[in-house]
This record gives sequence, C-alpha cells and structure tokens, in this order.
Amino acid sequence: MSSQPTVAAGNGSVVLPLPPPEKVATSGQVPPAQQREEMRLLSFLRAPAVGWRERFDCGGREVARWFPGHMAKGLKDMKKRLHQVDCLLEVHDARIPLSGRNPMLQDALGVRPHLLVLNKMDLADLTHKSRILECLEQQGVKHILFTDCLKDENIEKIVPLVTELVHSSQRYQRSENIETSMMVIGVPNVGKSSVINSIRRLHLKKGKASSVGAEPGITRAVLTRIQVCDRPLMFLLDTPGVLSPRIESVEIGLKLALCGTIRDHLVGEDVIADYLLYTLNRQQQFSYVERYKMTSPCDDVETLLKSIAVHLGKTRRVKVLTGTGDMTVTAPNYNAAAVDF
Ligand SMILES: Nc1nc2c(ncn2[C@@H]2O[C@H](COP(=O)(O)OP(=O)(O)OP(=O)(O)O)[C@@H](O)[C@H]2O)c(=O)[nH]1
Ligand SMILES: [Mg+2]
Repeated sequence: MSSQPTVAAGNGSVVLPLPPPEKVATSGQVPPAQQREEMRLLSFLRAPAVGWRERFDCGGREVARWFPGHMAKGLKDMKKRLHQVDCLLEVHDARIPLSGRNPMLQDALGVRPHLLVLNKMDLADLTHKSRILECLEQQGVKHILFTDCLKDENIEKIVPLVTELVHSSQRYQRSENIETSMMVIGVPNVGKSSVINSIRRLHLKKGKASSVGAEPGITRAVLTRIQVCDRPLMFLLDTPGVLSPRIESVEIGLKLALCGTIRDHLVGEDVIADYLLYTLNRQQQFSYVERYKMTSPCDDVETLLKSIAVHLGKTRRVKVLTGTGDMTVTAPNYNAAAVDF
C-alpha cells in the first residue's frame, strides 16, 4: 500500500493522492507563489475533518484592565496644543482598518480637517480595499490614504493632500500664518512617529526626528513641532498613542493586541497566540504548519505551543513537588513559543 497521504471523497472513493510534503517544499521547478499555494492546499487537506472554532471564547476577560490610565493625560495635552494645529493626521493600522480607532480623539480634536492614514499596508491584505474605503466613508471618513513607511509608498501624497485640505477649510485664528501645522494622532504603535520621519526624510532629506520602536508607548509626551517640509512650510506635532477606554469588545481588544497596540503581557502572550491561531484557521491560512514543521494544522493552542517550543528547542526548568521532595524537570517554554508565533 502506498504511504502517500490521500483525501477521501464523501462517497468513500479516493480522489486526490497527495505528494509527500518535502516534495512540494523543495521542488525547484515550481514558482514560489505556486509552491505556497500548494502548501496551503496540502495543509488544508490534512486539516481535521471537524470544523474550526466558530467563536473565540474570551473567557470573561475584561478589556478595561488592558488600558493604562496615563493615556488620559496625553489626550488632555493634545487638546491644549490644538490651537497651533491646522489639520489632524490620524494614523491607524491597515490590518484592522475598521476596528480599534479611538473615537475620543475625533470627538475631542475633530474641529480640524482630518486625513486618515492606514499605515503598514505592506502587512495588510488589501484584496477588499474598495469595500474598506466604502465602509469608512459610510462612517464619515472622507480622506483616506494607505501607506507603508518601510518603502515610503504613498508617503509623498500626504503633504499635497494636507495642503489642499487646509486651503479649502476654515483656519480660525491661524489664517495669517504661512506655515501649515499638523497633529499626528492615533492608537499606540501604528507608526505615527515613523510616518513623521518618512515625510521629513522625503521632503527635507533629514534623519529621524522622533523615536520609533516595536513596543507601544515609545512616544511618551506631545512633542515640540518638527519641520517636515520647506515648500510648503509644514510642521508636525507627534503625540503619544491613545487607546479608547471604551473599547467595544474583548475581540476588538485582541485585534489591537495582535497588531502590537497593547503590551503583550497585559493581555497574555498565550491568549494573543490563541486568537491568532483561531483567526488563521478560520481564514484557512496554514503556513504555520510548514513553518514549525508540524504534521497538520490544529485548533488547540496548547498543542500548537508545545510543537513550537519543541521545534525551536525552547525549554525551561521548572520545580515540581514530589512525595520525596522537590525535583527540577525540563518543560516546554510556552511563553517563548507564544512570542515566536
Ligand atoms: N511593516 C511596517 N512596520 C512599520 C511601518 N511603520 C512603522 N512600522 C514599525 O512599527 C513600529 C512602531 O512604529 P512607531 O513609529 O514607533 O509607532 P508609534 O505609533 O509612533 O508608536 P507609539 O509612539 O508607541 O504610540 C516600529 O517597529 C516601526 O518600525 C510600516 O509601514 N510597515
Ligand atoms: Mg511614536
């Protein structure tokens, strides 16, 4: 009997012999995109017959615990500086374009023209871009731009768009000013400081003016004005990320956590990993099977983390109590596995 895996049709007949995984992964003739599609198909076909979880069990978690109180101060400081500002540049993560924006920012500061920049487009699936734009327009967002700070894609569109917005709006007591001032707002870690640095690099050929980091909470206070362009003369005010204290649901909180907007330890690395696993499975994205050399996809986070820990060789020493005293044993390091996932 052949040892090749097969998939049985509903009527019991065998319909599709599957090549062994290594054959697919190493075949030199197959283009990488096709190889990836084959791997996806292969993982899908090896998936358990039972369906994936229909719902994510949030286990009675409370969103309120995830939001640090100091953010209220940030918002207060922003309001104080609003009189120096002609336009709001709201940066958000393009991977979650319809969730997790902070409505308080708009409520408190929204008297100015507003441009929504959906950054990190390099990490987002933009297949349904026109649908996203439609939904946002229905929510009243009129000016939207997708950007990627790593390649400066679309960054050059920001200055002309802001100039046009400011010229076609009421400038209040700032009408005598020749320069334009923008305030960059948004939830933490979406790339606000990176957008500022990219605009500045593009127009002034100057280096970083605002600190950037992979953790949320890098920008701590409303900063002094940073010049980003000469012609037209334009300044930007960087601000700390501010989350909404009234986040709509735990699931939206988990999406924000997955995008690095909330510090991992506040939510729990294993919970974030479990939500990612749930999302990937529902979208039939099984590349993790190949990445961690697993035999098939799974829907149980403990099984997943154990496989990852074993694959990465991530273990930790733990003390266990036995009848004859303490014993130190080596166990999989679930936390390290969750961080890698
Ligand atoms: N892939 C990708 N990463 C980005 C992009 N823009 C920023 N980043 C990364 O995202 C992380 C956060 O960037 P920051 O510019 O510090 O974000 P921020 O919104 O200012 O963060 P806080 O000041 O903490 O609120 C950094 O690791 C950046 O390198 C992008 O367009 N694509
Ligand atoms: Mg910042």
